[in-house]
Amino acid sequence: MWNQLPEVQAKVSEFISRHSAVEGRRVVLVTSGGTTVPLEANTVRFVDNFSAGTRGATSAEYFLDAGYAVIFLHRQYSLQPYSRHYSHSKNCFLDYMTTNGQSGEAKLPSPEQSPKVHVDPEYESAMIDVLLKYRKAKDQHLLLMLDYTTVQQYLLYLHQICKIMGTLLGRRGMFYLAAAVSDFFVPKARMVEHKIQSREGALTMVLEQVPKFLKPLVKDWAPSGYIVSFKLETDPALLVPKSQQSLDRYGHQLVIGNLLNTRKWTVTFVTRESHNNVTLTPAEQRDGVEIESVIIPELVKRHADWIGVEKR
Ligand code: 9Z3
Repeated sequence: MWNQLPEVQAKVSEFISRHSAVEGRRVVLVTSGGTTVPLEANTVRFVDNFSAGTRGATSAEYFLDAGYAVIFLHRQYSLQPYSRHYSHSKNCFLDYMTTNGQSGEAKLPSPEQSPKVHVDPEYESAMIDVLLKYRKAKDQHLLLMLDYTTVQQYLLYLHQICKIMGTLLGRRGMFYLAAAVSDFFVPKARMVEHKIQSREGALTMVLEQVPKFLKPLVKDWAPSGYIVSFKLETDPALLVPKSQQSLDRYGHQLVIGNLLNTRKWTVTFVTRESHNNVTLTPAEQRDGVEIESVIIPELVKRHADWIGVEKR
């Protein structure tokens, strides 16, 4: 973890320097996926959570559409922008291909016929859209992907990225913290080195609270950035009060509240002044509209207002 830090710092510095030199270019850090909590130093077992990284990967695409450069800090092997359309779908990626250039394979060619691989025409038009956007992001160096696994690694990288963005970008930087961060962890000093043995029967472990990183992020690491955190709850009654509590405690700009079971079609924007729901209609849900296509344009506007305040 520590030995990868210089490489991460170098990549982030290069990326931010490149984009801060472009007039008007805004940069967003999108965090995504779930952090793990190792129980042993030589880790056999760890505590994990449900997040697949859908929110983060989808949001990153809409930020790129809006002209942002994106640092995508994601859990290793979780969903990624663009490849998400094919990687974790019910289809195997090979189902998108044919050897005869037509949908379905009536007759399989033999290897001696030197068959070629084609995209199945059924999927071609959707795939070309994704491919062109992916190529543009790559060719124009608009997307920097960094991965983490443990909560410790996540916090270490988050700290470094925020400091570099905070120093070089000021108000042009946005922080979109969608990763599902564990509240509890096993500190190194109390972690056993080897695999926990079962011979002692039931296992009792005490997990410590993960340090509250939003406070230093807002106060010290990136004080001029536009900071959006997510609040996940399962009890609807807690969503707005807990989001407001977070704003009161840390003083950042926006909390987006979401409930585990409805997060794909409804979220609540909470500021110190107000809270309002953003909800997809049943027809939009049926048509496969992604709620991030509504969230991101709204944030782009709010970020522009935030930058405008500085100029006035
Ligand atoms: C979220 O609430 C995200 O929207 C989800 C996305 C994890 C629900 P999926 O990956 O799910 O699309 O399946 N993130 C939770 C953010 C969180 O852990 N917040 C912490 C806090 O409020 C740290 S900022 O204390």
